[in-house]
Amino acid sequence: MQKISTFEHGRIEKKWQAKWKKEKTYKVINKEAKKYYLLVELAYTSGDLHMGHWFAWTAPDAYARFKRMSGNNVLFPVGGFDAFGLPAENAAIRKGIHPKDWTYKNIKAMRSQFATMGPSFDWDKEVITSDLDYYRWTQWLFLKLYQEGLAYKDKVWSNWCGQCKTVLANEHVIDGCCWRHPETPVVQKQVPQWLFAITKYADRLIWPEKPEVDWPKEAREAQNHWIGKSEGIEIKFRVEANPSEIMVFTTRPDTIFGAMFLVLAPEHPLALKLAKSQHKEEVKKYIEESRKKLERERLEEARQKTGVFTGAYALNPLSQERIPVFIADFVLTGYGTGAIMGVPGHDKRDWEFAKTNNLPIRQVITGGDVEKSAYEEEGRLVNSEDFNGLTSEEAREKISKYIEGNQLGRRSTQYHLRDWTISRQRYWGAPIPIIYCDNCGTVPVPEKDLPVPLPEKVDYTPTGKPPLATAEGWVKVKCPKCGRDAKRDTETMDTYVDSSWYFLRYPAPDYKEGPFDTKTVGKWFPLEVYFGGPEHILGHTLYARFITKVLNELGYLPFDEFARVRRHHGVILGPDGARMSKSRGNVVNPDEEVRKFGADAVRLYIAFLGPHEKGGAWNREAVEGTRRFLNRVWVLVNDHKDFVLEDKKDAREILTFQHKTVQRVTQDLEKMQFNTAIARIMEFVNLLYDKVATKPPKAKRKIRCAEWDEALKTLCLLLAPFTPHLTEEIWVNVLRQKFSVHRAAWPTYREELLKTEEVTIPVQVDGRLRGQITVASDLSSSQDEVERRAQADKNVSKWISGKKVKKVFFAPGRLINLVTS
Ligand code: ANZ
Ligand code: ZN
Ligand code: ZN
Repeated sequence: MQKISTFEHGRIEKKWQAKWKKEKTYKVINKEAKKYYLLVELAYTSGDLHMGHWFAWTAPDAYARFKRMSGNNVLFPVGGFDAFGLPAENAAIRKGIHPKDWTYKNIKAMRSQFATMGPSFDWDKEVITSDLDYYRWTQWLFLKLYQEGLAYKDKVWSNWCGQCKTVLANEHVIDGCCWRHPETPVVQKQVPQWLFAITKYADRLIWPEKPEVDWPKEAREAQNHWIGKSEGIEIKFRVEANPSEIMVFTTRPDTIFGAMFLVLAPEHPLALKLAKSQHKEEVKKYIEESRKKLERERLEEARQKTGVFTGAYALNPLSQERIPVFIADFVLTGYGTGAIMGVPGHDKRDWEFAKTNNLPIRQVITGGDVEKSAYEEEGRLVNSEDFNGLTSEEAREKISKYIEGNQLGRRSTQYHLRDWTISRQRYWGAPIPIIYCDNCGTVPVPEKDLPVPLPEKVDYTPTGKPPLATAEGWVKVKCPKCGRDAKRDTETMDTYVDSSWYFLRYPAPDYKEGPFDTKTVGKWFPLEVYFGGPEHILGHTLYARFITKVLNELGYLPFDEFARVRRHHGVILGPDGARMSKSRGNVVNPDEEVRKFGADAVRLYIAFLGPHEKGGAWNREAVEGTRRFLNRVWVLVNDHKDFVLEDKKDAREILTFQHKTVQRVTQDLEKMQFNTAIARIMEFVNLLYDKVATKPPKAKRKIRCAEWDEALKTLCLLLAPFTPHLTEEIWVNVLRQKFSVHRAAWPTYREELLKTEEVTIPVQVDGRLRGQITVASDLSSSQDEVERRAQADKNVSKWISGKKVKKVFFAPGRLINLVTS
């Protein structure tokens, strides 16, 4: 009995990982080739890699390898860690270790976990957002925005815990209360904060119909929707017996004759002022209550539309009708003018509000039955005086002209997008490089004085004071303008600022003169593919696009979209088909799977699971299946490397199949269809096995069999992107090729071999030759196919028309006879 080889992943994987590291196999080399920058969203330093990380990185890694083997100068960095932020601080508070120690310990653990994947990262390209050498440039970025008037301080409605005396992040508001004080309701309070004026870029951030870059349509639509550009008009309503005016924003001036009331947001400056004395108490109470609600709750569709009457009336500027003024929290303060005209006939929320408050409803647009529900579509105007009979569109134009012409208001464009609040009263982040001087006011830290280092000795337990304020020695500083005693800003930046520009740093992570080398950065951008999660469409990627556009406008970057292609990954689910979670007990630990099956099997499984953007459930048996497949490849190459294809026809068949496989795998990989590429490689392996199965294994051969050698080498190359360790071992130690397979050239295919050969088959009807057909040689033995073609042939069909074919004689590949009688 011949001994069959088995593939010992443990030994082989460690060995090659060490060798790749030592030889810097994946370093950016081949400087003349096309620059090809691939990136996966950087990881948060949570402490351990879970299956989701493996899933997110596996396919991009295979793609990077494919591109590298295809002759591109690939930059594929991973050593990116989003290292600042609240979780580090929370863990530190809970466990009593310094956030910095916690973070850097995690980075170390994650690095070694990444290494077990055998990824093709260039480890010299590392970016850690909490490194002083990194965040000095985050501070630089802040200063640039500040100089341009794009960073400014303003009062922002924020979640406020009266016990902590601090602003809370949304995720720290649990059931309306503070996470540390479950008895204390979080209230909305106006707190001065730093903002980035992303709304000034709203128009530039809106995706055109046909953009030059290739981002998923859903992503572009989601961003456009989030930006929410809305064209309408602001209209002035005079308040009766009061000098005040209420400005409302509407997109439907065509409905103005249906305005039955006005509603102000509780935060509106006139809210309390307008309230008549007998209503003041109630209005005050309502305003206080609404401060306890988060905006999200206020927007909920199903909620009852509560509100209070102020006792005041306003005058419709077109009809002079007298209408009541209410305060209600479904009107938001940050949008439009914070006041609306209520048109219950044609707006759902207004309709509900009218019903709850017993207000009249008037139809001013034809269509629907406004007694039953609001009719929100367009139509023709009724009950609208001079404007009756116009279409909504015509009326919008005419009424807007009238309003503008009579100084009753002005057209206005509103965006749902808000400016980006970037200050956090937290410790673990990049300090905001601002100094407050009694003499000079707000003074930016001069660029030459950067970085403003984060002090290490602070009290970061939430006490009400921002933690940085407890580092008194650090806070005290001389004013850079007048030299007198001054104080530093004690807030830190949102971590989304850190990650809004990190991709610019990778090409030269050690660059000292700036955040990136302005002269060369353009060569690497826009990056070819940015892989990441769909959950980052409204946060991270929008911020990154914004910062790119700002830096482009300031002349630092020669491009204004940073990623040519964006691809999303799906989610890897637990074996039960549900999201992996500790509470469900369905978490699959990648470390265990790797120990058991090997990194290659796990990688191949992940890539084979289905389309990368879909994901799927973890299936142990299927992982075992991929492990068996790898063993099959291993045995094929090890035990049959000296096989000889004796039959010329077999050799030809293998050659043709090989070229076809190369063509299709290449095309699939170009389209990032990893699973179908693997399926084709599997078919190729099956064919090779078919050949060896028919012949007993021979003793060592004397002559080389060029086709067989070529087939095994090709198989190894095609599999290399997916199973890097196994293929390296085969390439170097079995096929005796030069290290490394990952630097070898991607196989090519010859077009002329892809053309299938054809054979001509004579067709008889009742034993007499009546015609002939040509079919591809691999179809020539299929009776069904040949018969179908024969009957369809026009020479043959006239001999059988009106008759019934009763019998068929078929000599595969040679002759067909259709018998009609
Ligand atoms: C009258 C009207 C009649 C309206 C009608 C709609 C339909 P978008 O498209 O999102 O911009 N609105 C304005 N400011 C608001 C605020 N701060 N909070 C809540 N709602 C506000 O929506 C614009 C419409 O949303 C505006 O047009 C206004 O209601 C409401 F048949 O005015 B409309
Ligand atoms: Zn609290
Ligand atoms: Zn000063």
